[in-house]
Order: sequence, then structure tokens, then C-alpha cells
Amino acid sequence: FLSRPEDLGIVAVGFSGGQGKPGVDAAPTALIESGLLTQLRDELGYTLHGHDAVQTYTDLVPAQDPPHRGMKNPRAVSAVTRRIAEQVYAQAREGRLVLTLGGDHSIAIGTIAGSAKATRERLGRELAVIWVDAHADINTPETSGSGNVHGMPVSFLTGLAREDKEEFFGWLTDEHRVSVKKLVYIGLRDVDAGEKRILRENGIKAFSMFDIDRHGIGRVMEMALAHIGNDTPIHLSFDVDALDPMWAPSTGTPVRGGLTLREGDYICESVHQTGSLVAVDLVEVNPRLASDADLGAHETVRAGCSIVRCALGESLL
Ligand code: Z70
Ligand code: MN
Ligand code: MN
Ligand code: MN
Repeated sequence: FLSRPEDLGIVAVGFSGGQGKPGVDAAPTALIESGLLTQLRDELGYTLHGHDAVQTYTDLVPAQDPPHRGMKNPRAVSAVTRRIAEQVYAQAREGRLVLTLGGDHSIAIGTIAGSAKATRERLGRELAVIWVDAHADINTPETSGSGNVHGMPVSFLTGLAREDKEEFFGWLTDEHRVSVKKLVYIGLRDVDAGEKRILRENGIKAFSMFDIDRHGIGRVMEMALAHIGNDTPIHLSFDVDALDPMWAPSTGTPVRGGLTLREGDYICESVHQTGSLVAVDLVEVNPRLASDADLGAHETVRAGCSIVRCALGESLL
């Protein structure tokens, strides 16, 4: 798919408005300072584009942003994700693999919208999404108990949630959307009752931790990739809280009983090996949250770097 797969577009998103805990906006800087981009350039051989600065999007955050349909910070999240969609699209249009460093998971509204649009235009293909997460993030504004938009990105991206007003995600059109048939979850273990109903009613393919325990991660990846089908462009959206808090404690909503770091790396390696990867997100690293602040944050950043390197082909011999 990629004209020059060694070219990597970087979007560094310092944004936390999709949820309530400050600090997740500091992740891109922490990941970059730990040497991630240097490794991608010097060890994996990528040519990096657009990595100059971490974006904070402060010009897009309004002074007043009262809830709409229960969503918190709806104007800010809508405007920021709209900008991210343009940035990801601009990189993907050049035939570059796109790496987005979040940021909370609401930013995937932008990354996947941009990547779906570019994939349609360049390849005439529909995008598949592999969503690795403890959570399904498929609440509609109406089913959400929290009002946090990072629990809703998949419902907006699949069109299960819709909105006419441009300032509340009304800018999303069919060219930005993905089919529920081309969506696969891995690592789920904390899914709201309303979300379970949405998954069931829409026949969405989901591999929970139960499925990973039963089949092993090797078989789960075979089944996940078979569901997507060969030669389908893949967007990998990786929430670091899919990993067990043992490896990634410094995240907004840690949930015990998660993936080992090796299982997380294996997911990324398997996706890389398809040759169909067009974009990767790493989200929800919050360097300010670990109970043992310094050590936990360092471990989480280190795990995040490992995930990204594996997705970009580090493990290939
Ligand atoms: C819950 C909600 C969520 C991440 C928490 C939680 C969603 N289902 N996502 N942490 N990364 O608020 O909708
Ligand atoms: Mn998530
Ligand atoms: Mn999550
Ligand atoms: Mn490769």
C-alpha cells in the first residue's frame, strides 16, 4: 500500500480533554525524550516527517465549553480531533505510514477519520481498525455514564453516534467513517453494559482477555486478521491500558488482568507482519499518574516505546 514504507509521518498530540485527568497531554514529550523517535530513525531506518513539535492545540480550546448531550469539553474535543484528522490525512496522502502519539483516546476520532479518508482516496479501499484496549470506547453520548469522549470514539467513527452540528463532531462524514464489520477489538475486560449491547447488536468482533486466555494470543491474532481479510489496510489504535498495570501502571484507568508486555508486542508484530499497516496510535500514557510516580511512569513510557517499535517492525530479523 505504501509508496515508500520507510517514510513515517509523526503527529504528536498533547491533548487530554477527552477525559478528566491532566497529564496524558505530557506523554508525547515523555515518549520522545525517552528516545523513541531517535530509535525509529537510527535503528529502524525510518525517515521521519512532521515530528518537529508536540501540538497542544490551545488555539482550538474555547474558554466556555459546556456539555452537549452529556459530553464533556465537546467543542474542544471536536475541534482538536478535526485538526488531527487533517494532519493525519496530510501525512497519509503522501503514502507515509502515520504514527500518532497521544493524548487520550478521544484523539482516535481524528486519527482514524484522517486515515480512513486517505485510504479511500489513495487505495480505493475501506480501512480496517484493530482497537487494542481494556475498554471498548464505543459508548454513544446517550449510553455514556461518564460523559468522557475518550469512552465514545468508536461510536462516532462507525456512525453509531451521529450529530448534525459541526462544532459537535458534525464535521465527520462518510469518507471519515469505518464499518463495524472491519473493526476488531483485542484485550477487552472493562466494558459497560450499554457497550456490551452495542457490540452484540452490531455483531462486532471482539477478543476479550477471556478469549486470549482460552486460545492464546497467537491464535487470537490469526482469527483477528482473518476477520479483517487479506490486503485490507489496517489502522492499529493501541491504548496502553490494554497492558496489565504491572507493565503500564501510569494510565488514567488501569484495569488488572491485562495483557503481558509480550502479548502486546506480539499483537503489534503480527499486524506489522501483514504488510498492511497504514497507521498506529499509542494513547493514554499518563506520565503523571503512577502511584510510585517516577518509576511507574518510566515503566509505562518504556512499555509504550516497545509497543510502537514492534508495530513498526523492530522484531523482524
Ligand atoms: C468508560 C466510559 C475509558 C479509557 C476509560 C471508560 C472508558 N467506559 N477509556 N479509560 N481509556 O467512561 O465510557
Ligand atoms: Mn481507549
Ligand atoms: Mn482503555
Ligand atoms: Mn516492515
